[in-house]
Amino acid sequence: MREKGEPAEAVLKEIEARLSRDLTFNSGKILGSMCTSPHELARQVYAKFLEKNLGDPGLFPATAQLENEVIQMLGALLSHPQALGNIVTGGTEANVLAMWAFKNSRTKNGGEIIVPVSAHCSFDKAADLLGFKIVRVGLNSRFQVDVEEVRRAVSPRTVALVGIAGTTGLGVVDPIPELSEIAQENGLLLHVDAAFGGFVLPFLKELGYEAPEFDFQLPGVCSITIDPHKMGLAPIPAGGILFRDFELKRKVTWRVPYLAGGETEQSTFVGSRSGASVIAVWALLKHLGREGYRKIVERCMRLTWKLAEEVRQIDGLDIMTEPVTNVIGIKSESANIKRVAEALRRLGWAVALFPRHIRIVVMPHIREEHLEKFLQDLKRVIIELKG
Ligand code: 0PR
Repeated sequence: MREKGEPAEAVLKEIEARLSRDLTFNSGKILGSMCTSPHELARQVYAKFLEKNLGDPGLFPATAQLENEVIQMLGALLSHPQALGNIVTGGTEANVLAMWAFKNSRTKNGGEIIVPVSAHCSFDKAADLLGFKIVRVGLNSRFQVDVEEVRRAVSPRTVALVGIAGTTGLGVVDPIPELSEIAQENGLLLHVDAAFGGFVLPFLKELGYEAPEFDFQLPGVCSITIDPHKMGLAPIPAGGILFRDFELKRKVTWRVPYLAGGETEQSTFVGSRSGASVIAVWALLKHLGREGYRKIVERCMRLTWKLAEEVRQIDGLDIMTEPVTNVIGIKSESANIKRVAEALRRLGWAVALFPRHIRIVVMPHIREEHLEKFLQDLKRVIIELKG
């Protein structure tokens, strides 16, 4: 920092110039992200309420009330309007909070959690923080967790199971009904990570797609992660953690007596936290309604299937598995997939690279013409890499 400041206008100009190197969602070039360009209403609302701090809810009781309503609306979306929880910084914090509540409710010295190999790295962070040992379980031919392997992995040290509804790599859904049964039979806790799928799966049935069960309707499900800043179109940071009942949430609740707004409780990892995020999510749920989100999911799913069919036609390429949500994994017999991703990046496309595939997430910012251009480039890249 210099001694003398610069005029705001000069600073803004420098920022514009410096940040022009960043990719933008509107360009249609970001194909591998699970985030998107925030909805216009959410942008307005977010910018307007930047001073709201839900770490001190006594100062902002009306904002805190909106958070309760958001949790109730998300609970209803997940078949349990009485669910309790918070809007948090993202799926990572949500998953850590679930594991933290599980730890405090069952054990003081760790134990084991059974986690699919397809799980997001936030479970590794949680296990490291909380002293859990992760027991990793493999996948079946549809890249869902292998239920028989889960059964065999259960031991007297097991505390909890994790299932994923919309996996990071391929967007598929683990057999949550079976996991729910295993959890109940063995007295285990079950967390469902629907960070991505939470805003997609509830609409699939009405749209005529296969719609796997994953939510609180299944009696073994104790907690669910659902992120507004992914398919909910909300600005970052906005993740969601929902607990089935008060007993679990209580395990991650701390009294904070000395705040300006008066004594309160905090049930999040962070203290000071964005009220603007919460108000933006509230605005979107009110404005879009189920119908609005269903239309968004409809478009994303239609483009997903179209892309999947087109990729299958390309010589040397195939999809990893049929899409369940708006995620496609592309693999190649003829070309090294890392080289494919690098060549695409040189042409401006940002896809996500996994060990055996590239991931395309057909988010709301992606339009048909973007995918047409992408397919042209993809075909070119495959031919070049073959030759
Ligand atoms: N659970 C699942 C199933 C996820 O896929 C992710 C992140 C998380 C939890 C953690 O969410 P937060 O990142 O909100 O803490 N999935 C994305 C991924 O790894 C995150 C992401 C988003 C990555 C945008 C890149 C990107 O551009 O792909």
